[in-house]
Amino acid sequence: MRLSEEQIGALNRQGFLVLPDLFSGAEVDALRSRLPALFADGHEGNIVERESGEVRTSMGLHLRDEGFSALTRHPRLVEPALQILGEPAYIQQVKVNVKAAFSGEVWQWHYDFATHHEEDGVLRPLALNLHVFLDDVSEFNGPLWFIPGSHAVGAHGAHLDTATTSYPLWVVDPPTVKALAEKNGMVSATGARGTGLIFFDTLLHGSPPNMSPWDRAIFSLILNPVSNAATLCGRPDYKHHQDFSPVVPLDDNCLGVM
Ligand SMILES: O=C(O)CCC(=O)C(=O)O
Repeated sequence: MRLSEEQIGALNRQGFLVLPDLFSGAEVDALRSRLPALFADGHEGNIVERESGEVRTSMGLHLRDEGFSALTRHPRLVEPALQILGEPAYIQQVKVNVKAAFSGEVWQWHYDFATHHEEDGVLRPLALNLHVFLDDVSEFNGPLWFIPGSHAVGAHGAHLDTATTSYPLWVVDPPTVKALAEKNGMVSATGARGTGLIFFDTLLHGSPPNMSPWDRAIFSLILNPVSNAATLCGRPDYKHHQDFSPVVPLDDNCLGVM
């Protein structure tokens, strides 16, 4: 699958691109049905919310489950990523961010490169974050919020927040967010299950808590050029995989459902 010139232009302008109907309802159902067993398997890559103890994020999924292994190499994700990057890329991180009904907690304002650089020694902000919505994502159940065009600023100042949630994150301070949001506005990334999303490593984003009665699970795959691989290995493998071999896309029917 290839992106059009128009889609590439929008991605470059906004820092993100929404791809409605990227996966079918049947494909999403098949993937989603795998989650309860994964969340209950006691793997250290399951990180729970501070307050409720519900799974917040479940990591390293391509090494734990054959359905998510196939999704991680799916041509509808990998081919556009390789088109954008123009060079071979490795699987840096694979997870489902859960944000359970009533209890899913905030993701603070941040951009991914701050963590990739500070924790993993990644030198350039080239990694792409590729999402697939495993639930309908609405204004109510904790969608991602983006500041369009904020990727163009490059690296913002960031500091490590280990207090706000159970997941340590390099976050951006409120004055920086305010200045950028006043200039560029804000967008929430909503869509039906099966929607895809691509965004850049320096795009400022976060997401509010989920007070709604609806779960909001989103699959996230981060691909990083092999030429830009991590130079540090202080974090567990499920947070930044150390296998830097190039990802090869599978067939379009690799999930085994249409
Ligand atoms: O899932 C979310 O709401 C946000 C997750 C996020 O920002 C991230 O994984 O970097």
